[in-house]
Amino acid sequence: MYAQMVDTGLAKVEDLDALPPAERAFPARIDADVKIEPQDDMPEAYRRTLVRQIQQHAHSEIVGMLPEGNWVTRAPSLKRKAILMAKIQDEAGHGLYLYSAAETLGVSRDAMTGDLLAGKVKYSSIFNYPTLTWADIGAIGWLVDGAAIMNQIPLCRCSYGPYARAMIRICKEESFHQRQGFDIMMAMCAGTPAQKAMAQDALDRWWWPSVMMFGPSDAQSVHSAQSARWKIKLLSNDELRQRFVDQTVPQAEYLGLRIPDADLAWNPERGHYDFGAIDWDEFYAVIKGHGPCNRERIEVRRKAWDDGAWVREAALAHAAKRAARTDDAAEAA
Ligand code: BYC
Repeated sequence: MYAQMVDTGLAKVEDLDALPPAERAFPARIDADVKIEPQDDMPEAYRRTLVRQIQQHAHSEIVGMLPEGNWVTRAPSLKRKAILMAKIQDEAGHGLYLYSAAETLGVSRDAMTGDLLAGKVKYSSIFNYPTLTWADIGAIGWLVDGAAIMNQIPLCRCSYGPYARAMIRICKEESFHQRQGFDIMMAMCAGTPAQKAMAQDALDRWWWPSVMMFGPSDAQSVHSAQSARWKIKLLSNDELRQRFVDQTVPQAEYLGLRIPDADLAWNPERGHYDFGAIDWDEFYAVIKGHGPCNRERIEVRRKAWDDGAWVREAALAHAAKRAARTDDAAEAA
């Protein structure tokens, strides 16, 4: 249901002839939709932009496991628990593909993790909100994974080959995640009045943070123009946000839930829903580290990294022993 997002056309093409000959090859490849691969020449700023975005994306997948992990032991049935565990494991896999994609640009996973723990790079704002009830797990799948797919389907066609290819599998899995969330919401909305109220409460708390996930408005987005030129970004933050709202409002109606926005209304002239003002102060506070759970999330990641030190050490020692054994065998032959 999200596949219609693939056709895009945001990039602004400059006059290649106006560039010095040495600088034409790269934009010409971008314009011709030739994928950029790790061994290809690329401007340093393109490489840095990708490292920033891909690692932010990878960290988001990993930190994104935390709010959901909070409910594994309290899922309401064995089936729900198995589904939730599978989803969370998928997120770990997404983080790993994305770290691998970033590593093709010459940055190590250790360095990326160091930057996350030092607060030098971001992860998605959305994961700094708490999961207070089981309905939050439904709302995350429905809204957060729904927003993530909206943003990520165009990335399957972005200009950097390893990132684009990683996104294909990720999007297929996100689609299952969105459906499992909607399925939880359907079950709760068809349940007792208390369960339906719980679903409404989760929507009330997750709606605006989900709308904010797409990033600052186009007018405030510092990286959009350049990333669009390089075909890293194929749709703007505001275009994606609008598509998310348009897609999600009928789903809320189907569930019999009310979106917490008094200004939400269908605009027949635009062919889109109008929606209310976003609280950008809240968004910027969260991405600067002052959301409800920022400190807790980083602390948990720091502890996981420290606790895993012996595993990394053992894996390296094992790899060194195997390499030495292979060398010995080669010498003996
Ligand atoms: N949260 O110029 P802009 C998931 C930052 S994981 C935090 O528009 P850009 C999932 C932005 O980084 C979802 N920071 O930037 C996992 C920049 O700051 P820096 C993650 C944000 O890069 C588990 C500044 O604001 N998805 O799906 O052109 C379970 C200015 O913004 C946010 C991705 O990462 C935010 N929401 O556009 C369920 C997708 N928004 O870096 C689901 C890939 C903006 O200069 N990323 N900022 O310090 C992207 O598509 C783009 O990077 C963004 C931002 C649209 C997020």
